[in-house]
Amino acid sequence: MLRFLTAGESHGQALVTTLDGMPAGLDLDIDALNAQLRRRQGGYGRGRRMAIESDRAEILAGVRHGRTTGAPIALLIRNRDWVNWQQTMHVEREMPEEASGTKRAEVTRPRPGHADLVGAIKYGHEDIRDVLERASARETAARVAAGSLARQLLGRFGIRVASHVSAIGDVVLPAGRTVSFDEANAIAEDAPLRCADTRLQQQMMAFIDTAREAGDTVGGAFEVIATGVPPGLGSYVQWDRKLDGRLAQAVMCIHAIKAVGIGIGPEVAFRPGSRVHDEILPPPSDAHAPLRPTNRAGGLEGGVTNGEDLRVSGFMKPLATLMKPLRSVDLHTLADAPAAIERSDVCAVPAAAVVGEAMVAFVLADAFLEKFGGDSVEEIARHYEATAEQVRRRFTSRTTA
Ligand code: EPS
Repeated sequence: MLRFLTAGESHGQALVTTLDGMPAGLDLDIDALNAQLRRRQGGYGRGRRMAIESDRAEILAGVRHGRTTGAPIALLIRNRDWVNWQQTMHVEREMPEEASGTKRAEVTRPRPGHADLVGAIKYGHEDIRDVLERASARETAARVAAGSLARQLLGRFGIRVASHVSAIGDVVLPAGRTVSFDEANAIAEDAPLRCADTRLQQQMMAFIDTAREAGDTVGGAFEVIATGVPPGLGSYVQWDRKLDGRLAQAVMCIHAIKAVGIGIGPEVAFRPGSRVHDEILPPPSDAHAPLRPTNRAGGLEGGVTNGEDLRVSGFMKPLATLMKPLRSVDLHTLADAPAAIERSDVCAVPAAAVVGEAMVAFVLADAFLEKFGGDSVEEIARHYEATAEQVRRRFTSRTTA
């Protein structure tokens, strides 16, 4: 229903994305879109590239007078670094005379853990640059642009999305420390690692400094929380309609993410059922839904949202570009050689959290349209209100009976 594709190389001219399936009649806030792009650029541990870029989206299609028309929305984000890369990244067969920047040597020594080796084998590239330019996490800027529009659609119906960083390397929020939506949402945008615990954040920064000095990289974990999510998104009736599966795919496909958790995540395997499942209590007099005293399920039961806050965690491996490189092989000579060193970040977990928000917002918006669908926001609002009223009535009648 809702879908997007991206294109663009890390040091090419621009990133582009087409978001298809957005309903007509949504008032867009372009500043809010660009604020999301800015958020993704931040975080302690980023490299020099982020000082060059200042991401802004240009809307090329699908919006008129500030409102969506129902047509596909085309977005473009220019790479400012392009001026330094034209001699290496030009599209034309011959290098244009006016091409700026310097011509870089071919990349021949794959970095373990990156797409370098498999990409070179799969697509038959001699210069690994043909792989790494597209495998780069730069692409996530386009995802955040698309996701931020999905987020604006959700916002129209009171659904909000936030995130926080819960671990950097082995500096981890204590077990049982639940960060509420409001707490995550209140984290200052200039917080270096967007961690809800400022003391722990200092330790996380020190962990990154140590890795940087050692020529190493670090990973970590983040949690995305969505609040105001109505019950009934997704379904248990078919494997590809289960929302937990769809969310897992959307978060797992963010660069360097190696595991995804819903609610308490992998912890479910180590506890008895009585400390995993969330009890169901009668609706309080001022509410129109049964009370759930805990939310270990992370807002999903049977692959369907249950009205509680949605909680999705992503676990990120350390970045594959090490300044003190691992052993590798030169693909041209097949001799031992240290892996290539490319300019890179030491840690990008806070950025991944923002990308996680975008991907979760996209999946939620898609599921929302599936359930309450319509061609215009007005039509969707009618379906949404009718369903909300039906649920309200169901629990009101039982409470007063
Ligand atoms: C990345 C390497 C670095 C990061 C980049 C992801 O880029 P560069 O080689 O140009 O320094 O900065 O992230 C971004 C450009 C971005 O916008 O997030 C990589 O190899 O994945």
